[in-house]
Amino acid sequence: MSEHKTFYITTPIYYPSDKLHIGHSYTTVACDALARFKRMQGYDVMFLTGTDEHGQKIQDKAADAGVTPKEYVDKIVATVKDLWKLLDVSYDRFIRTTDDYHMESCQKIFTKLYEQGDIYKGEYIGHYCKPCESFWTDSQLVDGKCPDCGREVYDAHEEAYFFKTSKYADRLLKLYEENPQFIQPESRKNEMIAFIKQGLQDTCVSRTSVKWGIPVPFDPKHTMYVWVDALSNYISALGYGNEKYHDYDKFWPADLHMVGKEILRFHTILWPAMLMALDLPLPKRVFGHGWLLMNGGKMSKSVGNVVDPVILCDRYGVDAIRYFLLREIPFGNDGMFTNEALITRINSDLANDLGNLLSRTTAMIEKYFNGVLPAPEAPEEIDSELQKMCLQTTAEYAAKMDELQFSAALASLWQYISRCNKYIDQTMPWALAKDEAKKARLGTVLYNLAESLRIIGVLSSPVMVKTSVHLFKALGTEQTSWESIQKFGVLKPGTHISHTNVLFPRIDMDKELAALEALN
Ligand code: ME8
Repeated sequence: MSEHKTFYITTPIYYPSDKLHIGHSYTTVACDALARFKRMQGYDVMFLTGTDEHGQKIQDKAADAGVTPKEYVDKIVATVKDLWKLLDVSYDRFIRTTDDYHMESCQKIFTKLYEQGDIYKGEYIGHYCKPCESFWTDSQLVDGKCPDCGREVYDAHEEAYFFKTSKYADRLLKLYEENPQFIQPESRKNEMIAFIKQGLQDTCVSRTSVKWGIPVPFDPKHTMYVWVDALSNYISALGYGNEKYHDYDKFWPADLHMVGKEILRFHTILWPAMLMALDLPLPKRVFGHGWLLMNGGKMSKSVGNVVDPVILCDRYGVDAIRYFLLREIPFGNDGMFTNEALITRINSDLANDLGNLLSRTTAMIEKYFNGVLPAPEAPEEIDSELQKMCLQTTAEYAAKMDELQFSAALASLWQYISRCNKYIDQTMPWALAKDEAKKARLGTVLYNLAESLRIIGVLSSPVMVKTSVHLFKALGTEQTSWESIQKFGVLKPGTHISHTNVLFPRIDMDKELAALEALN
């Protein structure tokens, strides 16, 4: 792997209209796991996240709260940063669309597009959905309501600037055809193609009624449409159109924009069309993941059925939450969030499978070898099999992570953990320990288990940051790099191994569900 390989990954920038919930955490944790995985592989990673702070919705929220929009968002942004800290999110840069350098970039982009004729002045007649910050024509409404969220829209009729999205329809279709990985998952690509084929309209990109926005520099009674402002973050954060940063040449085009499926259209139609107009390279991949659902509906700030990630982390630990989010639902699909499923995963995968493996292995090394890791002798067939599966697991895990199949990557790792537990049952170290003549064999078995745990620690580290540190500490090792797990047998005999406390205590399902109920 070349040291100079870069990887640029972005989350959506979230609306700080309210505290973020477990749905936002889902996207951010997924990006974080991938960023950590690529860093571990030696990539020079830029992991960008941030907040999308303009628009009517925020203006209204601030007015309700009796504060200025900036005061309002400042407060929420602080809670967003706290949340990412709590969730071990290792972002490299945090952009706020109210940052001066970003606004400067947006104004330059808008002006350039206007001067070259890709933005023109016209009149907007249609409907606007505030929660989605989206404009709709008559024919796009479903039963007179917003086709995305089903809520009321209001009539809008005003002078406005338009971006010539329609001009790029053919180039967009060609882009999807020539770059099959551009929109993922595959099924979503067909939705985008259908959307374009039904006739792409130009996009209204300015408002005179919305005051809380970036002014159009050559016509300041207009503010820019929030989506033009927001999408530009992906390049302004690298220094395009401003002097704050100088990373554009190094990191653009993005390797991956990760977004929820409801905003895939902005990222695969409007955004590439804007970039085409600016004559800039296009992102390599846009992945639209599914929704976390609760009681059948999308978890959402405005519906009020959110689950508070702070409470969940407090009760179960951040690693359990990160693991659950990425393991439970195949990335791309919608999935139900339930407390039962969370507790079941903690009990079976974390307390039982991983927790037991660590606790049994370290307890036996302490008991039979005074905590000093024995050296392995020549492997028997069962050992070679175990080692082979270990290396296969590493390869499969890496492939699945690159495909963003987090659940499959973790499933593969947990198959290996189960295999290790079975290896204990098959080799029966407690029986070997009774026979002094089998001491060497006992040492080999325990060595293989400790080395397996080291590799499990490395593979789990992008998802379960704290747990992996705990594992490495118990194993007394600093061999935690990606290179170090490309072969089996790196852990040094003689290393001091410490028996470790329970990683994940078992949870009594009934009691816990009752306690959660009481919290509500
Ligand atoms: O759309 N399940 O911001 P936003 C899964 N500012 N993911 C969810 C989710 C759920 N129930 N709820 C939210 C915006 N998300 C714009 C983005 S980007 C240039 C501008 C995640 O605060 C998911 O990633 O409404 C979704 O796309 C994002 O939060 C929307 O966050």
